[in-house]
Amino acid sequence: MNGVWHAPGRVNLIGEHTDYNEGLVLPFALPQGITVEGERRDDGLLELHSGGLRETVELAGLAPGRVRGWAAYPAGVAGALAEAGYLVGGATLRFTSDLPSGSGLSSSAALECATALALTDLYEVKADRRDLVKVAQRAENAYAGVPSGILDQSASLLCEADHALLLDCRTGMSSRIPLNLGDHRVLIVDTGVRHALEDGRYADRRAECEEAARQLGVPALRDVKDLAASLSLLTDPVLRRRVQHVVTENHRVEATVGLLRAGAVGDVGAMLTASHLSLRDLYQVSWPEADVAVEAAVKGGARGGRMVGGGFAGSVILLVRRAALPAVREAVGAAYAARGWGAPSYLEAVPSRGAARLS
Ligand code: GAF
Repeated sequence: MNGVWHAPGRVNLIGEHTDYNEGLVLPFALPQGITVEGERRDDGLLELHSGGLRETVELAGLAPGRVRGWAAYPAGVAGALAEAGYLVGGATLRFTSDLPSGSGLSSSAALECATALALTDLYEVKADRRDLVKVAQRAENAYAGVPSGILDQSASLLCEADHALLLDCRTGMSSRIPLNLGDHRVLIVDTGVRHALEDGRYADRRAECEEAARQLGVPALRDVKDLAASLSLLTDPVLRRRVQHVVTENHRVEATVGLLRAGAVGDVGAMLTASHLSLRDLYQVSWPEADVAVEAAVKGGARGGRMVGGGFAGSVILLVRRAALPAVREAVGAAYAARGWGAPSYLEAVPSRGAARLS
């Protein structure tokens, strides 16, 4: 038994650092992602190949901490599938990617989701996609050691072409929001800056949010209803900033959905920029190359823009009228050149389908 599967990367249109606060997110899947060619094997081994690297992992006794590096992601999926009671066996998996790794477009979630689909299909295990989201998240949290939420895995497994996915990260309920961009385009600017979510700053943000929720006496920051009253209860200015971001970001997701439903796609630009400023000033996860890209792009005619993903590195998305694309790229390029930075790379973000079997 063999086959080929593909799981996409994502951009999150809006709703950043809300998933682990049990809030709202609005991602869409990209055409780019991870493709895996897989075949069953009966010796209880996972043989993993990627870009000239090869790792062999024994499925028996697989547990968090046993596998390190890139192989922890696919091996973690096999481990998490077993923990969840899905009986899969050995396989040879060959991964290829057309997603720039570390660019904030979620290549690690795509790697997990491609593995989850391949292993369950190879062993004819019926699994609900929402359960596979949790399996993939468990692989990332426990086996790869990254305390991420469910945004990226949900986007990779649940999105549909031409739609964004409105996901309530508390209930797991989702709905597909048509993304009719009209004469607008979503342009990804890869700032070229790289870092790993394991470096601790992402985990720090999570811990700050949990501490704020504890001090406010709510289960999660999702439950903050009266922002002004809640801010007055917190004495730590850092926690106040984090709460302000999370609460207003959830409102921006709802407002963005309203604008999309009303066909006012251009006005979503202002939401993106407001989200970026909040991530920069309140959540403090932006980085200079992202700030310069957003500012230069908006001055150069973009409708708005924001950093995407966990922060500190990776990509920015810009909402731009098609006719303004050359001017916006020129403005960003000139701002980078003026600071002596190398030119960023660009990719159009086309809302695409979620993970699927290709053959
Ligand atoms: C990263 C994480 F993996 C997501 O779960 C999410 O928290 C995101 O950062 C920030 O919105 O991509």
